[in-house]
Amino acid sequence: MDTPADLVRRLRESQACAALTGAGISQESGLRTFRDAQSGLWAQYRPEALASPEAFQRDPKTVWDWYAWRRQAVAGARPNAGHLALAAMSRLLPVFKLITQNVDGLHQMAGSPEVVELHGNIQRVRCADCGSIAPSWEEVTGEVPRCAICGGLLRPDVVWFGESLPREPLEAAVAAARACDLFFSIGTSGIVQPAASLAYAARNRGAVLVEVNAEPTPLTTKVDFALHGKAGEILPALVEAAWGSPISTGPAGQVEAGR
Ligand code: BJW
Ligand code: ZN
Repeated sequence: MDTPADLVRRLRESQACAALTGAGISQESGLRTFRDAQSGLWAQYRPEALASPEAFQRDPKTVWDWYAWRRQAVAGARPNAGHLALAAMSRLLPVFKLITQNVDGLHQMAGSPEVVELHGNIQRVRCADCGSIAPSWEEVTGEVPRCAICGGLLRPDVVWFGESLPREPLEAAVAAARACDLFFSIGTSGIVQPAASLAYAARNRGAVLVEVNAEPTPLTTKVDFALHGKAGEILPALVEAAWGSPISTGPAGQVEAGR
Protein backbone atom coordinates (compact mmCIF):
# COMPACT_ATOMS: atom_id res chain seq x y z
CA MET A 1 0.00 0.00 0.00
CA ASP A 2 1.14 3.55 -0.77
CA THR A 3 1.08 5.48 2.49
CA PRO A 4 0.60 9.23 1.95
CA ALA A 5 3.88 11.00 2.80
CA ASP A 6 2.03 13.89 4.43
CA LEU A 7 0.23 11.48 6.78
CA VAL A 8 3.51 9.77 7.66
CA ARG A 9 4.99 13.14 8.59
CA ARG A 10 1.96 14.08 10.69
CA LEU A 11 2.11 10.75 12.49
CA ARG A 12 5.80 11.13 13.30
CA GLU A 13 5.25 14.67 14.53
CA SER A 14 2.03 14.02 16.47
CA GLN A 15 2.19 15.12 20.09
CA ALA A 16 -1.24 13.71 20.98
CA CYS A 17 -2.83 10.99 18.91
CA ALA A 18 -6.13 9.18 19.49
CA ALA A 19 -7.71 6.21 17.75
CA LEU A 20 -11.24 4.81 17.83
CA THR A 21 -11.63 1.21 16.74
CA GLY A 22 -14.65 -0.87 15.81
CA ALA A 23 -15.47 -4.43 14.85
CA GLY A 24 -13.53 -4.18 11.56
CA ILE A 25 -10.17 -4.30 13.34
CA SER A 26 -11.01 -7.72 14.75
CA GLN A 27 -12.38 -9.08 11.48
CA GLU A 28 -8.91 -10.34 10.51
CA SER A 29 -8.78 -12.19 13.83
CA GLY A 30 -11.74 -14.23 12.62
CA LEU A 31 -14.46 -12.37 14.56
CA ARG A 32 -17.59 -11.27 12.76
CA THR A 33 -18.25 -7.58 12.46
CA PHE A 34 -21.47 -6.39 13.99
CA ARG A 35 -23.24 -5.79 10.71
CA ASP A 36 -21.97 -8.91 8.91
CA ALA A 37 -24.73 -11.38 8.16
CA GLN A 38 -24.74 -14.08 10.84
CA SER A 39 -24.52 -17.75 10.07
CA GLY A 40 -25.68 -21.12 11.40
CA LEU A 41 -27.97 -21.03 14.41
CA TRP A 42 -28.02 -17.26 14.42
CA ALA A 43 -28.69 -16.60 10.73
CA GLN A 44 -32.30 -15.64 11.42
CA TYR A 45 -31.35 -12.89 13.90
CA ARG A 46 -30.05 -9.39 13.34
CA PRO A 47 -27.42 -8.44 15.95
CA GLU A 48 -29.15 -5.09 16.46
CA ALA A 49 -32.28 -7.00 17.51
CA LEU A 50 -30.37 -9.03 20.12
CA ALA A 51 -28.23 -6.28 21.65
CA SER A 52 -30.98 -4.48 23.54
CA PRO A 53 -32.55 -4.54 27.01
CA GLU A 54 -35.94 -5.15 25.36
CA ALA A 55 -34.62 -8.30 23.64
CA PHE A 56 -33.23 -9.54 26.97
CA GLN A 57 -36.53 -8.86 28.73
CA ARG A 58 -38.49 -10.60 26.01
CA ASP A 59 -36.22 -13.61 25.55
CA PRO A 60 -33.28 -13.67 27.99
CA LYS A 61 -32.25 -17.20 27.07
CA THR A 62 -31.76 -16.43 23.37
CA VAL A 63 -29.74 -13.31 24.17
CA TRP A 64 -27.65 -15.18 26.77
CA ASP A 65 -26.96 -18.02 24.32
CA TRP A 66 -25.92 -15.60 21.59
CA TYR A 67 -23.39 -13.98 23.92
CA ALA A 68 -22.18 -17.38 25.17
CA TRP A 69 -21.54 -18.35 21.54
CA ARG A 70 -19.70 -15.10 20.82
CA ARG A 71 -17.73 -15.36 24.10
CA GLN A 72 -16.43 -18.69 22.92
CA ALA A 73 -15.37 -17.25 19.56
CA VAL A 74 -13.58 -14.38 21.33
CA ALA A 75 -11.79 -16.81 23.68
CA GLY A 76 -10.28 -18.55 20.65
CA ALA A 77 -9.29 -15.34 18.85
CA ARG A 78 -5.83 -13.75 18.79
CA PRO A 79 -4.79 -10.17 17.99
CA ASN A 80 -3.87 -9.51 14.37
CA ALA A 81 -1.31 -7.20 12.78
CA GLY A 82 -3.70 -4.23 13.11
CA HIS A 83 -3.98 -4.66 16.88
CA LEU A 84 -0.21 -5.08 17.10
CA ALA A 85 0.43 -1.92 15.07
CA LEU A 86 -1.75 0.11 17.45
CA ALA A 87 0.07 -1.39 20.44
CA ALA A 88 3.34 -0.31 18.80
CA MET A 89 1.99 3.21 18.31
CA SER A 90 1.36 3.49 22.04
CA ARG A 91 5.11 2.97 22.53
CA LEU A 92 6.27 5.15 19.69
CA LEU A 93 4.12 8.24 20.20
CA PRO A 94 4.40 10.64 23.14
CA VAL A 95 0.63 10.41 23.75
CA PHE A 96 -1.56 7.73 22.21
CA LYS A 97 -5.10 7.14 23.53
CA LEU A 98 -6.81 4.02 22.26
CA ILE A 99 -10.60 3.98 22.44
CA THR A 100 -12.54 0.91 21.36
CA GLN A 101 -16.16 0.01 20.80
CA ASN A 102 -15.15 -3.65 20.79
CA VAL A 103 -15.93 -5.96 23.66
CA ASP A 104 -13.36 -8.62 22.71
CA GLY A 105 -10.30 -7.54 24.72
CA LEU A 106 -7.94 -8.11 21.75
CA HIS A 107 -6.25 -4.70 22.07
CA GLN A 108 -5.23 -5.54 25.63
CA MET A 109 -4.01 -8.95 24.48
CA ALA A 110 -1.90 -7.21 21.82
CA GLY A 111 -0.19 -5.16 24.55
CA SER A 112 -2.03 -1.83 24.33
CA PRO A 113 -2.04 -0.18 27.74
CA GLU A 114 -5.07 1.66 29.20
CA VAL A 115 -7.58 0.80 26.51
CA VAL A 116 -10.79 2.82 26.87
CA GLU A 117 -13.66 0.35 26.44
CA LEU A 118 -16.82 2.24 25.53
CA HIS A 119 -19.17 -0.73 25.20
CA GLY A 120 -17.92 -2.98 28.01
CA ASN A 121 -16.34 -6.41 27.76
CA ILE A 122 -17.98 -9.65 26.74
CA GLN A 123 -15.95 -11.72 29.21
CA ARG A 124 -17.51 -9.90 32.17
CA VAL A 125 -20.97 -10.82 33.38
CA ARG A 126 -23.16 -8.85 35.77
CA CYS A 127 -26.54 -9.12 37.43
CA ALA A 128 -29.34 -7.46 35.45
CA ASP A 129 -31.02 -6.51 38.77
CA CYS A 130 -28.38 -5.52 41.34
CA GLY A 131 -25.48 -4.85 38.94
CA SER A 132 -22.92 -7.00 40.83
CA ILE A 133 -20.19 -8.45 38.65
CA ALA A 134 -20.36 -12.25 38.78
CA PRO A 135 -16.86 -13.68 39.37
CA SER A 136 -18.05 -16.99 37.91
CA TRP A 137 -21.23 -18.67 36.83
CA GLU A 138 -22.44 -22.07 35.80
CA GLU A 139 -24.00 -22.72 32.40
CA VAL A 140 -27.18 -24.72 32.98
CA THR A 141 -28.87 -26.12 29.88
CA GLY A 142 -32.12 -24.33 29.13
CA GLU A 143 -31.63 -21.60 31.75
CA VAL A 144 -29.98 -18.23 32.16
CA PRO A 145 -27.58 -18.32 35.14
CA ARG A 146 -28.63 -16.28 38.18
CA CYS A 147 -26.89 -13.85 40.53
CA ALA A 148 -25.47 -15.45 43.68
CA ILE A 149 -26.37 -12.31 45.66
CA CYS A 150 -29.96 -11.47 44.68
CA GLY A 151 -31.09 -14.23 42.34
CA GLY A 152 -31.50 -11.85 39.38
CA LEU A 153 -30.68 -12.93 35.84
CA LEU A 154 -27.08 -12.58 34.73
CA ARG A 155 -26.25 -10.66 31.54
CA PRO A 156 -23.06 -9.69 29.71
CA ASP A 157 -21.41 -6.50 31.01
CA VAL A 158 -21.77 -4.75 27.65
CA VAL A 159 -23.67 -1.67 26.54
CA TRP A 160 -26.86 -2.35 24.63
CA PHE A 161 -28.82 0.06 22.43
CA GLY A 162 -30.73 2.54 24.56
CA GLU A 163 -28.36 2.11 27.52
CA SER A 164 -25.95 4.77 28.72
CA LEU A 165 -22.26 4.28 28.18
CA PRO A 166 -20.14 3.95 31.34
CA ARG A 167 -19.31 7.47 32.53
CA GLU A 168 -15.53 7.25 33.07
CA PRO A 169 -14.63 5.66 29.71
CA LEU A 170 -16.94 8.04 27.87
CA GLU A 171 -15.40 11.07 29.59
CA ALA A 172 -11.90 9.75 28.86
CA ALA A 173 -12.80 9.22 25.20
CA VAL A 174 -14.27 12.71 24.77
CA ALA A 175 -11.25 14.27 26.50
CA ALA A 176 -8.85 12.33 24.24
CA ALA A 177 -10.76 13.34 21.10
CA ARG A 178 -10.76 16.99 22.13
CA ALA A 179 -7.07 17.02 23.03
CA CYS A 180 -5.57 15.18 20.05
CA ASP A 181 -3.89 16.59 16.97
CA LEU A 182 -4.40 13.37 14.95
CA PHE A 183 -7.49 11.14 15.17
CA PHE A 184 -7.89 7.70 13.59
CA SER A 185 -11.26 6.06 12.97
CA ILE A 186 -10.53 2.40 12.29
CA GLY A 187 -12.84 -0.43 11.20
CA THR A 188 -16.04 1.19 12.35
CA SER A 189 -19.17 1.94 10.37
CA GLY A 190 -19.42 5.21 12.26
CA ILE A 191 -23.15 5.06 12.78
CA VAL A 192 -23.49 4.16 16.45
CA GLN A 193 -23.65 7.09 18.83
CA PRO A 194 -22.11 8.52 20.89
CA ALA A 195 -18.87 6.85 19.65
CA ALA A 196 -19.45 8.13 16.11
CA SER A 197 -19.36 11.74 17.36
CA LEU A 198 -15.81 11.44 18.66
CA ALA A 199 -14.27 12.05 15.23
CA TYR A 200 -16.30 15.26 14.90
CA ALA A 201 -15.28 16.37 18.40
CA ALA A 202 -11.65 15.91 17.34
CA ARG A 203 -12.15 17.73 14.06
CA ASN A 204 -13.90 20.66 15.78
CA ARG A 205 -10.76 21.13 17.88
CA GLY A 206 -8.54 21.13 14.78
CA ALA A 207 -7.33 17.52 14.70
CA VAL A 208 -6.42 15.88 11.41
CA LEU A 209 -8.79 12.95 10.74
CA VAL A 210 -7.76 9.61 9.27
CA GLU A 211 -10.12 6.80 8.38
CA VAL A 212 -8.99 3.22 7.92
CA ASN A 213 -11.82 1.06 6.62
CA ALA A 214 -12.53 -1.67 4.10
CA GLU A 215 -15.37 0.47 2.70
CA PRO A 216 -16.49 4.08 2.60
CA THR A 217 -18.58 5.23 5.59
CA PRO A 218 -20.54 8.39 6.44
CA LEU A 219 -17.26 9.79 7.82
CA THR A 220 -15.24 9.27 4.64
CA THR A 221 -16.03 12.60 3.01
CA LYS A 222 -15.14 14.47 6.24
CA VAL A 223 -11.66 13.04 6.79
CA ASP A 224 -8.29 14.38 5.69
CA PHE A 225 -6.97 10.91 4.81
CA ALA A 226 -9.22 8.00 3.81
CA LEU A 227 -7.25 4.76 3.65
CA HIS A 228 -9.39 2.00 2.18
CA GLY A 229 -8.38 -1.58 2.76
CA LYS A 230 -7.71 -3.98 5.61
CA ALA A 231 -6.68 -2.50 8.93
CA GLY A 232 -4.28 -5.43 9.41
CA GLU A 233 -2.37 -4.33 6.32
CA ILE A 234 -2.73 -0.54 6.40
CA LEU A 235 -1.76 0.05 10.05
CA PRO A 236 1.50 -1.96 10.03
CA ALA A 237 2.46 -0.25 6.74
CA LEU A 238 1.85 3.12 8.35
CA VAL A 239 3.96 2.29 11.40
CA GLU A 240 6.74 1.00 9.19
CA ALA A 241 6.62 4.11 6.99
CA ALA A 242 6.77 6.39 10.02
CA TRP A 243 9.34 4.60 12.17
CA GLY A 244 11.18 2.53 9.65
CA SER A 245 11.05 -0.98 10.88
CA PRO A 246 8.42 -3.68 10.61
CA ILE A 247 6.37 -4.65 13.63
CA SER A 248 7.34 -7.93 15.12
CA THR A 249 6.19 -9.99 18.02
CA GLY A 250 8.90 -10.85 20.48
CA PRO A 251 9.22 -14.20 22.22
CA ALA A 252 6.92 -13.16 25.06
CA GLY A 253 4.34 -11.76 22.66
CA GLN A 254 5.75 -8.26 23.17
CA VAL A 255 5.24 -5.91 20.28
CA GLU A 256 8.32 -4.22 18.99
CA ALA A 257 8.94 -1.58 16.39
CA GLY A 258 12.12 0.33 15.80
CA ARG A 259 12.37 4.08 16.10
C1 BJW B 1 -12.92 -3.36 8.13
C2 BJW B 1 -12.43 -4.64 8.02
C3 BJW B 1 -11.04 -4.75 7.99
C4 BJW B 1 -14.54 -4.82 8.06
N1 BJW B 1 -10.27 -3.67 8.07
N2 BJW B 1 -12.15 -2.29 8.19
C5 BJW B 1 -28.30 10.00 18.15
C6 BJW B 1 -28.95 9.84 16.94
C7 BJW B 1 -29.59 8.63 16.61
C8 BJW B 1 -29.57 7.57 17.51
C9 BJW B 1 -28.92 7.74 18.70
C10 BJW B 1 -28.31 8.93 19.01
N3 BJW B 1 -27.73 8.80 20.24
C11 BJW B 1 -27.98 7.56 20.68
C12 BJW B 1 -28.70 6.90 19.77
C13 BJW B 1 -29.18 5.52 19.88
C14 BJW B 1 -28.13 4.48 19.64
C15 BJW B 1 -27.55 4.61 18.23
O1 BJW B 1 -26.47 5.11 18.01
N4 BJW B 1 -28.25 4.09 17.25
C16 BJW B 1 -27.77 4.11 15.87
C17 BJW B 1 -27.87 2.72 15.27
C18 BJW B 1 -28.47 5.17 15.11
N5 BJW B 1 -27.06 4.56 20.64
C19 BJW B 1 -27.24 4.07 21.86
O2 BJW B 1 -28.29 3.57 22.20
C20 BJW B 1 -26.07 4.17 22.82
N6 BJW B 1 -26.53 4.68 24.07
C21 BJW B 1 -26.75 5.98 24.26
O3 BJW B 1 -26.48 6.82 23.44
O4 BJW B 1 -27.33 6.26 25.48
C22 BJW B 1 -28.00 7.51 25.63
C23 BJW B 1 -29.24 7.50 24.73
C24 BJW B 1 -30.04 6.40 24.67
C25 BJW B 1 -31.17 6.38 23.83
C26 BJW B 1 -31.46 7.49 23.03
C27 BJW B 1 -30.62 8.60 23.09
C28 BJW B 1 -29.50 8.60 23.96
C29 BJW B 1 -25.53 2.80 23.12
C30 BJW B 1 -24.89 2.15 21.95
C31 BJW B 1 -24.43 0.76 22.33
C32 BJW B 1 -23.95 -0.04 21.14
N7 BJW B 1 -23.79 -1.40 21.54
C33 BJW B 1 -23.27 -2.36 20.57
C34 BJW B 1 -23.35 -3.76 21.19
C35 BJW B 1 -22.20 -3.98 22.20
C36 BJW B 1 -22.20 -5.35 22.73
C37 BJW B 1 -22.00 -6.40 21.69
O5 BJW B 1 -20.92 -6.46 21.05
O6 BJW B 1 -22.92 -7.19 21.50
O7 BJW B 1 -21.93 -2.04 20.20
S1 BJW B 1 -24.13 -2.29 18.99
C38 BJW B 1 -22.70 -2.54 17.99
O8 BJW B 1 -22.39 -1.35 17.23
C39 BJW B 1 -21.55 -2.74 18.97
C40 BJW B 1 -20.44 -2.03 18.27
O9 BJW B 1 -19.43 -1.67 19.20
C41 BJW B 1 -21.13 -0.84 17.66
C42 BJW B 1 -20.43 -0.23 16.51
O10 BJW B 1 -20.26 -1.16 15.47
P1 BJW B 1 -18.93 -1.13 14.61
O11 BJW B 1 -17.78 -1.42 15.47
O12 BJW B 1 -18.90 0.13 13.85
O13 BJW B 1 -19.13 -2.41 13.68
P2 BJW B 1 -19.86 -2.57 12.29
O14 BJW B 1 -20.07 -4.02 12.08
O15 BJW B 1 -21.04 -1.69 12.20
O16 BJW B 1 -18.84 -2.02 11.21
C43 BJW B 1 -17.63 -2.68 10.91
C44 BJW B 1 -16.83 -1.79 9.98
O17 BJW B 1 -15.57 -2.38 9.78
C45 BJW B 1 -17.47 -1.60 8.60
O18 BJW B 1 -17.42 -0.22 8.26
C46 BJW B 1 -16.56 -2.40 7.66
O19 BJW B 1 -16.45 -1.84 6.36
C47 BJW B 1 -15.24 -2.34 8.40
N8 BJW B 1 -14.35 -3.48 8.17
N9 BJW B 1 -13.53 -5.51 7.96
C48 BJW B 1 -10.90 -2.43 8.15
N10 BJW B 1 -10.46 -5.98 7.87
ZN1 ZN C 1 -27.96 -9.50 41.73
